[in-house]
Amino acid sequence: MAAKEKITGINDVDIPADKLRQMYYDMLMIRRLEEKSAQMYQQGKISGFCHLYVGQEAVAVGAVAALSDDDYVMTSYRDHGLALARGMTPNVLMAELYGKATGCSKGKGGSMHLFDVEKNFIGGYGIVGGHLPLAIGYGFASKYRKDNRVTACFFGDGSVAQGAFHESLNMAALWELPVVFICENNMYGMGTHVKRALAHDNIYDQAQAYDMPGYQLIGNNIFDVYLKVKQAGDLARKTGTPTLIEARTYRFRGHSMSDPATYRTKEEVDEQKGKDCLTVLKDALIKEKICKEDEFKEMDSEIKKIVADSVEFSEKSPEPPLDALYEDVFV
Ligand SMILES: Cc1ncc(C[n+]2csc(CCOP(=O)(O)OP(=O)(O)O)c2C)c(N)n1
Ligand SMILES: [Mg+2]
Repeated sequence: MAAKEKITGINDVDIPADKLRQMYYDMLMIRRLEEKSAQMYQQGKISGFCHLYVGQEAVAVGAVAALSDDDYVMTSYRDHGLALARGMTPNVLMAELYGKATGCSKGKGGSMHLFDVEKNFIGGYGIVGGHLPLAIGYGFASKYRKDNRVTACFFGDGSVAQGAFHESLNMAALWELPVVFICENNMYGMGTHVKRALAHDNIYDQAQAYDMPGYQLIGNNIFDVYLKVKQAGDLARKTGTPTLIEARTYRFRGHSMSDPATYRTKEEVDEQKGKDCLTVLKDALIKEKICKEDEFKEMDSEIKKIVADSVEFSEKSPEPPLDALYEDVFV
């Protein structure tokens, strides 16, 4: 059982400079697209539920960088970040938020149900803990087919006290399924602090009960995320041993667009913003002379333009036709 050890740095990972630069770009893309989504939501262009990923970007990008393109990735309703990290284009994502026919789910899924089969991004689920048993199904399929794929299943701290979490971990360990469980512990399930929800809040410790490795990592440190997910993915692929990873992270905004987040103090939020994952990676890239300050500015203007274009694309895209109501319905 490995708990927190020394702080992982840029020199502890074997990631080439180009890839590190790309990882920063991907994180900034998530940040800017989420900020724009909030703006468009406030203007009434996006409706329904909308849960932003701002603050947690290093978890999605670091984990995806450590996985293979063939691996399956799934998460909860807080799914914009992972969908982008997995390669969904900003146009297709924004159009889905807008409910337009050009969105990834043809405008019928919305924010919580992003899906991209080609990128092996398999959702986007609204029921807390509901997708963990699905990860077992994917893991079982991979084992049965011997396809060498790993399923990375992301979920929030709110899933941990549920039966589905325990049943899934038990089955994954018992049947030796190649699944990496990644709990994004952002310290709150809606307005409830983990300490008020969990009898034992070191979530990674739960791995002991199912005889699998468990790690706690610092979610704003992308190097730590990469290293642990790589280790867990390699182990799952080689031996079928699942791992439980707890990424300690923080969402800078409320639970959803309709949450003013009055249950947190300004001091607490400011302290977390002071440890922003984007700054951690940026500082390391500057220190190692991989990027100069100007390059960050260029990246930001390029990304802002792509995000603005995604809004234009969504505005111009058609609504799904009425007949689409009867398409893709099983019963
Ligand atoms: C089974 C179930 N119960 C309750 C809800 C309502 N609900 C939506 S999000 C949420 C909090 C989940 O928090 P967490 O798992 O920590 O994820 P986070 O939002 O922090 O990413 C709850 C209770 C739900 N969607 N599904
Ligand atoms: Mg949470």
